[in-house]
Amino acid sequence: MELIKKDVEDYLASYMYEKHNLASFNKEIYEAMDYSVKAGGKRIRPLLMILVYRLYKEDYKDIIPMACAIEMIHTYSLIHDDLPTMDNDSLRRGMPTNHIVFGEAMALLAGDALLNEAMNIMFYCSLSGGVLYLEASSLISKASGVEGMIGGQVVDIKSEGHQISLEELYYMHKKKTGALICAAVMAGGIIGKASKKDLEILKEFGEKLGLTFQIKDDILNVVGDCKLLGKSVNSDIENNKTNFITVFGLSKCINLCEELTKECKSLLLSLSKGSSELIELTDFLLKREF
Ligand code: GRG
Repeated sequence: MELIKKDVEDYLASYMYEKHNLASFNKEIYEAMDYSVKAGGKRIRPLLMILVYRLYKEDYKDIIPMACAIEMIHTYSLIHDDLPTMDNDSLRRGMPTNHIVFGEAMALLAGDALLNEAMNIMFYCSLSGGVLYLEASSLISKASGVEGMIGGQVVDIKSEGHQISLEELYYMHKKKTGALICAAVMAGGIIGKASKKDLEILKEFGEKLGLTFQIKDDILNVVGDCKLLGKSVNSDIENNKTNFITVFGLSKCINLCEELTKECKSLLLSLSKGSSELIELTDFLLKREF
């Protein structure tokens, strides 16, 4: 998995390097984009896409650009999420947030530009790779949009300062975090030509994994170590936001995460192909401290 992560990071670095080299008066935007892309992070979404693809195809080099496109979309969402007008955070991935370094206007543009570059990559892959890439791109685009990540963020913003219903909480988690994670899983399966039955299982796996991921994020927001996480903690309490901990309490959330992880692993075992790496990644997401 470390090798896959390195391949992803190399592609991202060389993509930004080439663009920066060709740029003229717009060089600064590439510096701002590169700053957040290079800042690290777990690279969960590209890893998931590639590991699922590898269930069906041996050589994963072909989908590295698609995997990087989803990481660019994720990074854009983090840059925007940290802006003063949203969560107003000054620490991300253990470094000062994009707007602290480049200013608010440039951070806003860097986020927009990362989304745009991700779309360029997906268009390019669809033109050269064909209909399966197009199908995966459309899924990723939808998952990032109003019916996905942005829709979830809308509920998140509106929830500040008051309690929301359990139904709204599930919607928020499913869309804000789950949609892109599920799209990464599904894209790997679609491009890898998984069977219809496997795609159904992968969808359920992606949705459950996305929910587990966000509940774990809520847990870490309360009990996590700021230094390990590389971002601020207790922000949900400070902003008076409803999350899984405020509704169910810490110990029930820990149990819920363990239960969901078991369900994720048994879904993986019911696929036509087995992957010890996907099981390992699922376990890592449960035990993670960052
Ligand atoms: C369109 C103006 C505008 C803003 C959009 C959509 C959006 C802003 C923000 C929502 C995305 C968001 C921040 C969701 C939270 C998901 C989450 C748990 C992020 C942390 O993901 P990790 O742990 O981060 O994978 P690393 O740093 O490891 O990549």
